[in-house]
Amino acid sequence: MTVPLLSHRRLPVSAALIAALAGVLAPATSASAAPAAIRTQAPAPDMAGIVAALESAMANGAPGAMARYSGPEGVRGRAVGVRDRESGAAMDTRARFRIGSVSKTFSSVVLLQLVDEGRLKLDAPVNTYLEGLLPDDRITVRHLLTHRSGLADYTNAMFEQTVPGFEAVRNRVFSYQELVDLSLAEPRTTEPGAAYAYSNANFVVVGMLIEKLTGRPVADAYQRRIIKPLGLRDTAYVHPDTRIKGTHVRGYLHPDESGAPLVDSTEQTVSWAQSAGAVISSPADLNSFTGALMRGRLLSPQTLEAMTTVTPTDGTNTRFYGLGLRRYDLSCGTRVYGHTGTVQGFYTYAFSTRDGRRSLSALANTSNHGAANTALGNTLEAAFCGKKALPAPAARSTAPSGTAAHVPLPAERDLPERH
Ligand code: HEL
Repeated sequence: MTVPLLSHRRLPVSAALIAALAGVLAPATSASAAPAAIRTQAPAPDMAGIVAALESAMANGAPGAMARYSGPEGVRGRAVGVRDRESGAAMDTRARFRIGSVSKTFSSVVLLQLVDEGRLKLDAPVNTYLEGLLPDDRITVRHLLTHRSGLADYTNAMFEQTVPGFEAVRNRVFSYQELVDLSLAEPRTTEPGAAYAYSNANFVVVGMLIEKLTGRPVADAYQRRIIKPLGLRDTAYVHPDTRIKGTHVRGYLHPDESGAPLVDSTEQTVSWAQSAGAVISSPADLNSFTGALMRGRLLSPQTLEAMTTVTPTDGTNTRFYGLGLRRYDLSCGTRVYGHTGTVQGFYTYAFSTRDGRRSLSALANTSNHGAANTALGNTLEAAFCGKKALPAPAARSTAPSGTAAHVPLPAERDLPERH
């Protein structure tokens, strides 16, 4: 080992329904299982398709968007619109931005390295390491990493009103314990292990485990175990400092009120998320990270296998979750692994193929506007599935010219939007 259509996370009442739809009791599928349609040769990325997806994100309310593809064909970046509405600076594929929950994959890697080092067991109760923290000894480390602990997501209430919720925490510094207390003040959403129910609280506890086991702040662990070994020059865990250093993208949050002006949300502590979402990175670094992870540079074969062993997150049979890692099954049969992120003003995708040879990261500098996120998600199809065949003649008469036959799924769902 080298040491260094719908998540429904916001609707706990529907967790049982979703679990049933998703066939939660079905065995987890392993990354090594044969895909339904095995491609012998990877298609070249459809860069025009990527640009179309970025432009569609802009047409759906993002001031700018960008994507970077890295693969055997080389590295290709595309950017549209602006990274700063005030200065008019163009979107730039070298710029840094907030990656939101893609941070969960960083946290998961650190924790799994500790498993590799024999310092932690995936199926041990969390309370073994953090005595008395959780009110149920049955909640295991694996339950945290798979979003199956039942710990409520305190951010649902926190951001029920988007802009007031954000402004109330923008400069606030929480302790991990305060965030756990917010979660525990709410009823738990599922029995431990019973169902997938996405919650930021899980990865707050992951951060606590990292700090307890290493005796150091999580920032040190990311730095020593991931950022330095991979030479990620634009990546940092930034908390509680509110700024993004260097050339960066400014983020613009959509208020709930339709037509209200965008709120510049660039500067914030992200203390409400910390190890669940406070990493800053760049497209090049994200591709290096997901690619290296999939190529086995960060974890032993055993823990990487555990990380990529997934269960469905919805009833589409195309979206899955492993250990701090999503798997999306694309229309061409290609499976990609990585994570999505939503933090005020920034939508992110960071995914790689299982062999780590092809990676794609994409960013739109807005949020609370799901249509922009869905549009951005189409970069994945274009990058990994290549050019789409034209629709069959019968379909062609009704579809606009050039429309792909594949109907994309909506982006991971955030809190309900009111506009
Ligand atoms: S939400 C998700 C995404 N994850 C989760 C996490 C992350 N981000 C958050 O929990 C942010 C919540 C507030 C975001 C805010 C906005 O759009 O900026 N929305 C509101 O305030 C709505 N009222 C599951 C989508 C993920 O893809 O994993 O990142």
